[in-house]
Amino acid sequence: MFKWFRKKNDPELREESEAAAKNLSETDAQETVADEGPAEAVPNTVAEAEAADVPENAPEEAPASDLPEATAEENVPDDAPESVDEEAFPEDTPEAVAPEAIDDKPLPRKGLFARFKSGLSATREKLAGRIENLLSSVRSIDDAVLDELEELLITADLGVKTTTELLYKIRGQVAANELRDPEALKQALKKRMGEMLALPLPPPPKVKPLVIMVVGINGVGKTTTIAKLTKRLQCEGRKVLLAAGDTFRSAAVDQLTIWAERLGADIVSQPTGSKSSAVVFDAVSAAQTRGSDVVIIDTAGRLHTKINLMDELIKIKRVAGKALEGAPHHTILVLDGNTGQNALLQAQTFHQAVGVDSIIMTKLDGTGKGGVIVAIANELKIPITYIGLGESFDDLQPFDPEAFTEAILS
Ligand SMILES: Nc1nc2c(ncn2[C@@H]2O[C@H](COP(=O)(O)OP(=O)(O)OP(=O)(O)O)[C@@H](O)[C@H]2O)c(=O)[nH]1
Ligand SMILES: [Mg+2]
Repeated sequence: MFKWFRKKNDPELREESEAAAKNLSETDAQETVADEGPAEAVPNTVAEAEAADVPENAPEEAPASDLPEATAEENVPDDAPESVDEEAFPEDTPEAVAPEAIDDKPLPRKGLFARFKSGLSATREKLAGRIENLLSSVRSIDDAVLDELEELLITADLGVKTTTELLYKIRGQVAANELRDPEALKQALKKRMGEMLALPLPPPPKVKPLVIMVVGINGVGKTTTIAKLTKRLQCEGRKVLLAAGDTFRSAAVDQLTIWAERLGADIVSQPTGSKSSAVVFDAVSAAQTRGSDVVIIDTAGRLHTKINLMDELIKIKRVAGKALEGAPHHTILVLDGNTGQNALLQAQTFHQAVGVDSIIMTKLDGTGKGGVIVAIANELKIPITYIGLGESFDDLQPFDPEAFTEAILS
């Protein structure tokens, strides 16, 4: 899983990705449970915290100025937003399914490029297919062709800003007579897009336990992505503890508990309706006593209002930092690939509230809207570390800018 922390374009990276995919292919969740035994019992600290209702140094009562200096709050760029763009937070996202419904049988093994190509076929159709149609009828590139290309890219979810920036240099090259034929234009587009996507990756984590918080609106795939990441981490020999921080949606705790049992991972939870910050405090504390390598915090995707949701996430961050200085060390935003340009608005809102370190974009297998990844990378400069290309464990693939560009433009 920590491949994203490696320097980009590392030749070993692709080989490791293949090896990890093989590992995932060769074991399924049930086998892991059998091999590793049942999850450990929930620690006493949960009961203690329940009795106390909130942890000692209850964050609600502590003024911000009393917080330890190195709490994760330092990473929060701004206060919670006072208003949230409702458009970016559709209500009709799909209901979560029971873990049993997930098909964890792997796809046949293919190379990384082939895997990206098959998973991103709908986006390729929308981009490469339409670009091909446009360019097949022209012999040389002029302003009219570039204008049509611009419109095409904007409507393929790259948006106005990114499309304008993407074509800026290319327009100059055309004006200087450096780009004359359609093939040269396609190559220049690929190169420019690749440059936009190749963002520096977060530095390697050197803490134990590494605390990762996973955020995103309801139904985007947070919990199933957490299960997939857990599986990856376990394949790398890491001990994972899951924190059931979504205490709002009924069945959310059960969903994560079933995953934990199937994966043989530890879990700390409290009943629906409990304080999620108390769960997170207990989980981070328990991980330290149990020697866990990684804590992954699942969070709610919906509360009474969007403002409440952001406030809750800020509180969870603060409490995690009280349980372990500097935690959470990494915040992952999960976005649904079907959302198109709204994903950009969601990312801005979450980033403003809690600070997002990396993005995982799910469900790209069923949508032609994958072009939004380019807009997110270009406009927010937040790296995309994984993409979801299906519901199997090994369909969560480390993001590779080159394979992505090839897949959607060739
Ligand atoms: N096709 C496809 N489906 C996915 C992918 N990732 C997640 N899903 C599905 O998306 C649905 C919602 O997933 P959840 O993990 O429950 O979403 P969530 O964000 O935790 O939802 P809430 O807990 O309600 O906030 C499930 O049916 C998943 O199987 C993906 O990459 N491709
Ligand atoms: Mg969930």
